[in-house]
Amino acid sequence: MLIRHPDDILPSEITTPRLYQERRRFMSLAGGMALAGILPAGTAHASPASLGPILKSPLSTSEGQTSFKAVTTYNNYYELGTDKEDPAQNTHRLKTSPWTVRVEGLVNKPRTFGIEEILKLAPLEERIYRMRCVEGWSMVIPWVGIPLATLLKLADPQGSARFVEFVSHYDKATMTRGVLDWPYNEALRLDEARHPLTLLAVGLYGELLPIQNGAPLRLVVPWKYGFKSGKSIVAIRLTEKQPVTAWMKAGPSEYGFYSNVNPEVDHPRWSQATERRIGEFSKRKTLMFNGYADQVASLYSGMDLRRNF
Ligand SMILES: Nc1nc2c(c(=O)[nH]1)N[C@H]1C(S)=C(S)[C@@H](COP(=O)(O)O)O[C@H]1N2
Ligand SMILES: [Mo]
Repeated sequence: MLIRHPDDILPSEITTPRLYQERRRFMSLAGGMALAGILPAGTAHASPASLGPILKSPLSTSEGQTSFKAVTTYNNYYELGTDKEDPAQNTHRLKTSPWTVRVEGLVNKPRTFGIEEILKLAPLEERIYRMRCVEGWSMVIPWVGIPLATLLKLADPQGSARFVEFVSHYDKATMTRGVLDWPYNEALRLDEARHPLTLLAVGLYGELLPIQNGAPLRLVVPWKYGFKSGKSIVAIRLTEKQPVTAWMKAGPSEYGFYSNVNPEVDHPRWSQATERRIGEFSKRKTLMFNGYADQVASLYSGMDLRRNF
């Protein structure tokens, strides 16, 4: 994201939602048949573990969804490689089971959660969100997750807590070295973190998160550029001081703390006024706060969004 502009996904690569449904149906069928002893057991492993009942959220957009194929093969996950196609090909470099997340720092109830516990903290919701990468492309993704606010409430933040930092898993033996000061970390103001739109995602398209999308647990903050949504999170830390994030360290003039999607504030090396929705030919106008202004603009009232980019 530091250097490259997006390559576009060829229309021929796009799976239609219909085909996708068929594929899912086939896989759950194959899984069931293997359990019943009709197919050899190995076949069942092709079936991703399912997430059970998922509520539909009123916070979802009704815009057309980006294909499952594009969502899972055109990724930014630098620990698994810096080309868009790399993460999907390097999933063996990350083991997601067992997995724990520490909630720590300025909280009255610090706690380490197993990923299975997080799946049970609240009913899972589907949130279909627009996502806008700082490089100029966008997608519409049906995430599955729970509000981050639910987890924060359990930890009981102390009065002095003002920021929430998210630390991603890093293993230098198997993951990219250089590029950024690892581990990847991101952060939000506490009120942004508690906002109902802020999601802890555990799945997409009704299934467990693919590794390239940040398994087993990632943040999703739809009104900010994609890099604020850290993947494969191992620690959530409440702090008083504003954390310095990996991208701020790498390029302080290019990546600010807020990184709210803003068509009026250019990246120093390119305009942010338009975007390419993956799977579409013509460009779209980028919307203030990625189209979520009604819900989030009040978080920034009185702030100069050019200075606080
Ligand atoms: N740990 C980690 N999280 C990350 C990144 C990364 O390189 N490492 N890339 C970010 C960027 S720039 C974007 S646009 C989104 C992409 O998410 P997706 O591949 O699921 O669409 O993940 C974000 N989270
Ligand atoms: Mo991004």
